[in-house]
Amino acid sequence: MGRNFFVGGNWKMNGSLAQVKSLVAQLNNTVIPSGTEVVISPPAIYIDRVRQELKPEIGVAAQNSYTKASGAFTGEISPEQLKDLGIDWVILGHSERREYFNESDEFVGEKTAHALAAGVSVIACIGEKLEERETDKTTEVVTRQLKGIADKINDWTNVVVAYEPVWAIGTGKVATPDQAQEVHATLRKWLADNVSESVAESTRIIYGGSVNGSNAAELAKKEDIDGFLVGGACLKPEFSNIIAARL
Ligand code: G2H
Repeated sequence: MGRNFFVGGNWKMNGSLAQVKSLVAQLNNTVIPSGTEVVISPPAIYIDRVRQELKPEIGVAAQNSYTKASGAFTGEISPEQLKDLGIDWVILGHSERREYFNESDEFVGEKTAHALAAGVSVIACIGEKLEERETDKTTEVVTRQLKGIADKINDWTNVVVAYEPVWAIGTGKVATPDQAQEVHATLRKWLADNVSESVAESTRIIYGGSVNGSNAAELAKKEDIDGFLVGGACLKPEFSNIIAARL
């Protein structure tokens, strides 16, 4: 299929200087399989230190960025500033940002467009809540969220789509490989029908939500699962098993 495997590690608002040192040391000792891309995402306050101490073959992502290059936007970080520090990735539209910080589909699309224009690649997150799944709204919700991004960008080269069902996030309740594959195939078809066949074929669609060292290999066997966005388990030694999940 030709899509490189992608493993993201989202630290969320976790970590301390001591943990940064031990996690970076652990990652620097981890063999990254060829054909696999690894990108980790520490909290903004640690991002410069991580980038300086981490081996260059592992990428670093911010957990958010704004729609402007600079200005009076207290508390925000611009993609241009990320580039300035050698940070090449950003996670946008994570369900925790949509839920707790009221980020709309449109705003996530705008932030995605601005990050791409600044030369920062985007891990764009989408996913349905439990009540939406239980009322058969999964396809409606995830395609609406994907459209929010598609409406604002033309070039998908530097976008990785992360499907993260909200009911599976941090709950220990992982989607089954078949459940995840079904949504990933739906998303790829939506891209084929609404963007282009070539974007559908080349865009990585990764799964997130309670991925761990024990369930990653089975999920990775599915044809439309091109990797993972890992939360809790990326702070543990088992992250190296997830990095090796497609071997
Ligand atoms: C989903 C995921 C990382 P966890 O948020 O983005 O977290 O693996 O802890 O469910």
